[in-house]
Amino acid sequence: MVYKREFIVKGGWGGEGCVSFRREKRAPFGGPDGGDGGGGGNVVIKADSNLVDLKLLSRKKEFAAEDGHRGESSRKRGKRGEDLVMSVPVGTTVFSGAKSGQETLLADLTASGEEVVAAKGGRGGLGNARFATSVNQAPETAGKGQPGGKRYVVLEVKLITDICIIGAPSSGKSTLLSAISRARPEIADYPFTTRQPVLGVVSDGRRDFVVAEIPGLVAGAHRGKGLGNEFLRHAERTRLLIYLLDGSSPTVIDDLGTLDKEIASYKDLAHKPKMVAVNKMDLLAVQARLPQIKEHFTRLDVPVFYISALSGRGVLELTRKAMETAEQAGRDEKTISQSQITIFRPKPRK
Ligand SMILES: Nc1nc2c(ncn2[C@@H]2O[C@H](COP(=O)(O)OP(=O)(O)OP(=O)(O)O)[C@@H](O)[C@H]2O)c(=O)[nH]1
Ligand SMILES: [Mg+2]
Repeated sequence: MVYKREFIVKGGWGGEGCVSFRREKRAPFGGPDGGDGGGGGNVVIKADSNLVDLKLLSRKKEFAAEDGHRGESSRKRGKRGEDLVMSVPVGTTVFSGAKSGQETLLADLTASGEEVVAAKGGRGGLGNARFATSVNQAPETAGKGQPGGKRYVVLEVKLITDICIIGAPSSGKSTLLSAISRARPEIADYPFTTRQPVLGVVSDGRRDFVVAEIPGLVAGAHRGKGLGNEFLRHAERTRLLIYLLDGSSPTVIDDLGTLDKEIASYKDLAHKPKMVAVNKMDLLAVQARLPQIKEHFTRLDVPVFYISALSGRGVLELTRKAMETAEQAGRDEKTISQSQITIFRPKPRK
């Protein structure tokens, strides 16, 4: 799981211009006809919704696009160098900067297919055909290609999701995600089966919502227990948190407190909209304890659902409410961000 990478990107060199003269049977001393060199390729960073981390990018320290090709005779321009396209997850921020940490934001790739040119290819040199003048009708000179741009970039991934399912190991997060989306994470009865976030998509018929399963959180995750809490970075840009509790846990009521403590200790997650789902209601032992569980949970001021991710009971209601809440949270975000925009209009000159 690689969520941060730093490296150098380099645009390709422009190709050299060509020195050439027309030599034909009927025109033995034809004019200069050397074509321009092709431009160097760009290094492009592009968001791909199928990815969740940066491990596809190899461990290289430097990524360079292809150089442009030399110009050719008959004024033929050299082939442009191929772009080097680096695929990254949606939610990758691209910083440009010195190694010292003085970084400036180049792009925040928030939608699949969005891209940014991180390093431009150099221009190709001019062929000698371009240097012909009335005084010098047979120039022997051609331009050299320019070097491509070079930049130090830092990539950081914070996935963009609508809904994050958070819970203790084995609470049923993968089972729930499989029940509501086409995602097929591994499901098993040992803890930490899921070791990196998994994304799925649910739809209410009008729009799609991206749902993420975040690897299991245990008490002390913020101090590095279990898999730690670094995955919560992916909950920073979600609109709704679903706390999934294992109804068969003897400490189900305390489990909620444990989760909430971990969430509260991580940056701004405390203020996110939340929902609670008590899972595994198909088990008789859980049903027997339901009145006791309910008695406690009805006092909470967040919506609580009693579900079985396995049998599907209550899952539809939970999903519906989650999509509704995420959509509302999205609308609220927009009104906040719009109201913060100040528009400066230049005053007309007198
Ligand atoms: N009876 C019952 N078992 C369930 C239910 N949901 C999940 N399980 C079981 O609980 C175990 C753990 O399920 P997972 O979906 O892998 O749980 P998880 O929260 O993704 O676990 P990690 O990825 O390890 O954190 C599996 O054996 C599931 O079959 C449910 O609603 N009822
Ligand atoms: Mg899982």
